Amino acid sequence: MSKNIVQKIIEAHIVEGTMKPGTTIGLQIDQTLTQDATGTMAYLQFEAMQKERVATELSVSYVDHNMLQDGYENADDHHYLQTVAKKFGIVFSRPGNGICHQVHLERFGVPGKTLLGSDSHTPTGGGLGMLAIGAGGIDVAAAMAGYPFYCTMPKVVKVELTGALKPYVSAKDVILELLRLKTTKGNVGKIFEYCGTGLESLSVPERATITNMGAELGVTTSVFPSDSVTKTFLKAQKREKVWSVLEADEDAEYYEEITIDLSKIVPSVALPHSPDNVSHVKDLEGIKVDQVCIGSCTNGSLKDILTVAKILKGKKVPSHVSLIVAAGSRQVLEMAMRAGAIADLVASGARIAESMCGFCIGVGQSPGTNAVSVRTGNRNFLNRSGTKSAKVYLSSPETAAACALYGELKDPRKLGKTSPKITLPQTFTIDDSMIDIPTESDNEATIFRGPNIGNPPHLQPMKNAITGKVLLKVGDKITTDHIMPAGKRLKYRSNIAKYSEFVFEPIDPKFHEKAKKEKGGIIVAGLSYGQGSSREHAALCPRYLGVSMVIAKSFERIHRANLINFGIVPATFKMVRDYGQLEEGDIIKLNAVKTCISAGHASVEVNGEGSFEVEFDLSDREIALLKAGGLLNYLKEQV
Ligand code: MIC
Ligand code: SF4
Repeated sequence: MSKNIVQKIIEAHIVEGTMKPGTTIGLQIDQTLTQDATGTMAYLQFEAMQKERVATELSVSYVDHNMLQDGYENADDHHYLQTVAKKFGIVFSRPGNGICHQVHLERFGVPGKTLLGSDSHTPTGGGLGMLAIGAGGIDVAAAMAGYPFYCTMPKVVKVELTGALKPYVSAKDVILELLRLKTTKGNVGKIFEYCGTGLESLSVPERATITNMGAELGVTTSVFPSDSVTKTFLKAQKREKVWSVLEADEDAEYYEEITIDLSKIVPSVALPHSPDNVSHVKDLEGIKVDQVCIGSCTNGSLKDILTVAKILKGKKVPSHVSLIVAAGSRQVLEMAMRAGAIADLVASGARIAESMCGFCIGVGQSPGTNAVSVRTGNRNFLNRSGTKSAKVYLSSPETAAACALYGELKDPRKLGKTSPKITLPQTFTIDDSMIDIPTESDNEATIFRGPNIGNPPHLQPMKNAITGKVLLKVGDKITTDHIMPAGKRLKYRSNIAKYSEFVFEPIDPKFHEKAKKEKGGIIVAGLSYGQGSSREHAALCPRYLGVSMVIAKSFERIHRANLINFGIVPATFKMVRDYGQLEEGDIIKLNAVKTCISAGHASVEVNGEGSFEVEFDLSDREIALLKAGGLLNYLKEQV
């Protein structure tokens, strides 16, 4: 039978279930990645699984998020990560080596392999032909311990790219167009698989820009074939020997098909405060810009930085614009420096930041009050930049450079008829000296634990009934940035008691006090609850505060899995109109929860009078996890 790329990779990795879309499958994971903000909890959970060494072919621990180090917490956490990596056979990429997704693409990704990462932008690896999926830290810990990763057999959407991009239009505009068409909701359970004649002109980092921001669509992942372009990229990284061809069979079948003519794509931006709020730049020209930030795991490649440098060379940014440039990796930074591009950027007035997430996650470079900030990142959620009143627009590097030069939103095609010509070197600078490779004898290493490191909280198994107040009612598209803010709160990721004080801080700063007073309760939400980041803290911290159930119109994949992993029941309204009847303070009661979650539906009592119907779409494994009080308890029971 003819197969598409996704089916080929899944067939080679499936260890449980069958490849029937919509059913649960268990996949063997070849590689894992973690970053520091999710990594500390992931490794603490891995330790609790009591394994001597990781069971994967390769596990890499990156440090790229918590880089500000204002206080001892981050440095201590990095030290914990370095020593825990040594002990358990994990490769450690030191702070300064770059953003996990960019470095993984350059130095470790292998076409046809499975990669599970505790970061929602792990699908960046799809640019290289990997099946690369984002998950909560505990799922990554379980994969490191050798357990399969469970997900729903996806529906594969074929995205055929034809034609070629016009001058000053780039890969970022392609994914922005897809976000305009498909939005950030309603794509759960799908994988976007790219093909077509348009692929030839897209390099691996450009493909990776598209798969990276596919995360914003809410798809499980996105994947490109592994072809001659992939081979060229791996050759430049001196890793040609890991290359193999991977393409769909001619008559492969798909759930849905989309065709995009690249020659029709135009420079676009995502307006505040959602990546799917997309318009063409030419229709927004004239809006004054205060800040421009270039970099992140979406657009921090060498081509991105060289393009911006070429546009800005010999010119100056106006005095009201603060321009920040951060290369995606140390390799990119070093090569851009040696090519003179960083000097050109500095001369134009740019502020050069470290190779890290930085501005993208509100760690530094927060814009001023009401400021307009144009960024090449992937998320512009309210308050993510660290400034609630700021208006963040997401764009390509070309558009960002034009905005920096003009000091206002500007279509980059105004810069000229032909794009700056960038010739990438055939061989990249390879220096892995900031990557620690563990040896067999390292398993004697002592793990360092600073005072910021707390153990994962012990969770109780499920009770017979769920009773509690509706602590908060929220609308559609609530992101995990709303639930568990990052930025200046990021340094508490290893300290659940402290971090829990900030649950729902951007929406309801009193939530923590309310939850403590009521000894827990219930959250009511609209469509697409839990968009964005994979941070499992958005489930773990509410659970720590006693939240036992979230009733929503719909959930996003990673967050739903995280809720279950920490024993919070995800329920959906049978009749959407019932959402309107519920109010904060209502008292909810669900009897015989264990029977109800197995039956798949229940009647929920409100204020001892009325009731409404909810549904639970749970696999047998998910039911068992919930009953056990989460994944860690469940794995202990199995032992
Ligand atoms: C993000 O881009 O939102 C993050 C920060 O990288 C998160 C991970 C985290 O919250 O630590 C993600 O994408 O999963
Ligand atoms: Fe880092 Fe931003 Fe990428 Fe998340 S999206 S990994 S914060 S650069």
